[in-house]
Amino acid sequence: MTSNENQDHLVPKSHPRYESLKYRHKIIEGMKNLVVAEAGLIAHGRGECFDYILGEKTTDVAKKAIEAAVASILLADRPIISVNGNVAALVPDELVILSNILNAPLEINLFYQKKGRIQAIKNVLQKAGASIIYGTDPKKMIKLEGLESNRKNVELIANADLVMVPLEDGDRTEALKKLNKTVIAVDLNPLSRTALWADITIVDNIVRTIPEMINVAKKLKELNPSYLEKIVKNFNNKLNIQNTLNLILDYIEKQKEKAFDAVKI
Ligand code: PTJ
Repeated sequence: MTSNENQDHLVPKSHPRYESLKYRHKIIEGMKNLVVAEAGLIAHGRGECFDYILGEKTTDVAKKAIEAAVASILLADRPIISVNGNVAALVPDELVILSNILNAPLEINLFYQKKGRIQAIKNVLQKAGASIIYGTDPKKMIKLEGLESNRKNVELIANADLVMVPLEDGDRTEALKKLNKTVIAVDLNPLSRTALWADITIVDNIVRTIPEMINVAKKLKELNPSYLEKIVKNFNNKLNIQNTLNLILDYIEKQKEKAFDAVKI
């Protein structure tokens, strides 16, 4: 029996928080296998907290950002999807499907450098069906301008016109913007530096975002570029983030009364 199965055994499917616990255990397993950095556990917990006050669903506001994100990836000349440890642990299969549909290659780019991590993530992506994975060969790496952290070591990202950065720390988004690249962020914290710096911020859980992006991509792929351009042009990131904050306020306001209904016997 693998340790993964052990964990599943511990969480009965009938548990009211089964989904949330399932992903928590994927992150823990990922950490044991070197895929996830230790700090990735803390990042996940922070994400869970924001997800809770968003009602743990993909909001209509997030759906708008998802549509704009997919449209701009389809319009980009050299798009790339950056992969870190948490994303590889949570949604590897979906990430590979999305990369194929959108013709946007996957590049591993890590904040926390630790021997064996890149190989561990490469293995996970290959198992999920990825054939070409960038960011794995030190001889092909170059340094991205304006960045001190380990994330400065990039391959295709250096020359990309659009970079999707799921679950990110803020420094690189800022550096990518200063290099005139379009940045798409997926971040449950609507006030993170990444969320505020990005061109399109999807405030949603990555485990829901990537499957939703796959569905949207299948539809938008069939459409005329002028229609896609219209979607991107009509999208306003600042307004979208402000609308997300309003949704959080509304949700908390409603929960002041409603939450107690659940504990009535
Ligand atoms: O694998 P590495 O070495 O590249 O490191 C990855 C982490 C995530 C550890 C690193 O980028 C980091 O420290 O990130 P931060 O600064 O903690 O930011 C992560 C952001 O992602 C936070 O704003 C979280 O709210 C958010 N987040 C966490 N889990 C999810 C999420 N957003 C969407 N979906 C999630 N499941």
